[in-house]
Amino acid sequence: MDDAAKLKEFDDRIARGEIFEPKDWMPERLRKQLIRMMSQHAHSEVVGMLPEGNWITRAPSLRRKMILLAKVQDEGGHGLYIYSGVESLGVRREDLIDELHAGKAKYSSIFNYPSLLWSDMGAIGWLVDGAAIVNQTTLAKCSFGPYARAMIRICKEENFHKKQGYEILSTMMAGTPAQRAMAQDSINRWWWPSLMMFGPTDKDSPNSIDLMRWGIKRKSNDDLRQRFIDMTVPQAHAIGLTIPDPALKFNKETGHWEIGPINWEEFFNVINGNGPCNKERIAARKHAHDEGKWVREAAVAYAQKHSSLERRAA
Ligand code: FAQ
Repeated sequence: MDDAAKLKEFDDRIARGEIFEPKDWMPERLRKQLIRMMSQHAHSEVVGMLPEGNWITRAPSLRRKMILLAKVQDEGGHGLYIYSGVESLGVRREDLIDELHAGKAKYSSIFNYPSLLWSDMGAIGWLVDGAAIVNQTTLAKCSFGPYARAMIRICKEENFHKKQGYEILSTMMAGTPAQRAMAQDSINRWWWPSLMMFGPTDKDSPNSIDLMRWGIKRKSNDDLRQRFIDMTVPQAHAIGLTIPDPALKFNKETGHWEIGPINWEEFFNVINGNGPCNKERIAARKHAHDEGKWVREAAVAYAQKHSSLERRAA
C-alpha cells in the first residue's frame, strides 16, 4: 500500500472514532505533532512542581503540608506517565529533557510566574489545575491510545488538586480581612495567566489544524478557554472573590461570560523565554537533574544486578 492509501485508511479510522496505538501506521506529521505536544505537556508537569514546591516548607499547618507534598508528587508522576507515552513514539526521554534544559523546548507559560503568597497555592490548585482539567478531559477522548489513557488517570488526580485549591481559598475568604486580601491578590495575579494556558486564539494557533484533523484536539483553544471562564466565574463569586476584569459581563442571550482583551504580547513574551521566572525555572530543573544523577545511576545498577541474578536463578 502506498503512503496516499495508508493516509486514506488512517483518515477513515479517525473518522470512525477509532483509537490508534504507537505501532500503528500514522502520518509522519502527526507523529511529530504528538512528540511536540506531549513532550511540552510532560515538561509542564515537571516544571509545574516548582511554584508549589516553593511553599512545602512554609505551609501553614501539618495538614496543609501533607496535602501539598502529595500534590507536588502527583504532578511529578504525571510528567513520568506522559514521558513514557512520548517514548512510545520512538524518541528518548533523555533527549527531550536535554532540549528542555537547553531552553529549546516549551512548557506551559503559567509556570513562569512566581508564587508569592500561601494563597497562591489555592489559586494554582483552583485555577491552574482547573484549567488543566478542562483541557485534559477532552484529551482523554483523543485518538492516540497512550495519551488518552494517561489523561484519564491524570484528570482523576487533578480533580482532587482543584478541590484542595478551592478549599484553601474559601477558608481564607471566610477568614480575617488580611486573609481575604491575600486570596484576592492571588486571583488578581493568576487569573489572566490561567486564561493564557489554553494557548493563542484559534486564528493564531497553527498546530490546531493537524491536531484537530487527526482527533488529538477535540475542542479549539478558544472553546476550552470559554468553557473554563463560564465554569470559574460563578465559583469565584460564590466565595466573594472578584475577577480582575472590569469588562467582565454575562451575556444572557448566549449564556456565556464575556471577558476583556487578553494581553497576548505578555503571553508571547513568556513563551519566548522572557517571563518573570523562565531563567529561574530552567536553572532549578538543571540543578535537580544534576543532583539526581547518582540516583539514576544507582537505579540502573540495581536493575542490572537484579536482572542478572534473575537470569542466573532461571
Ligand atoms: N504555554 O498552535 P498552538 C498542568 C505554544 S499541565 C506555552 O495553539 P497547540 C498540570 C505552542 O506550543 C499544563 N506555550 O499550539 C499542573 C505552540 O508553539 P510550538 C500543560 C504555549 O499545541 C497543574 C505555539 O504556542 N498542559 O497545568 C502555550 O495546538 C499544577 C502555538 O500554539 C498541556 O500541555 C502555553 N500556554 O495548543 C502541573 C496540555 N499555548 O510548539 C503542575 C496539552 C500555546 O509550535 C501544577 N497541550 N503554546 O513552538 C495542549 O492542549 C496544547 O498543546 C495547547 C497549545 C492548548 C497548550
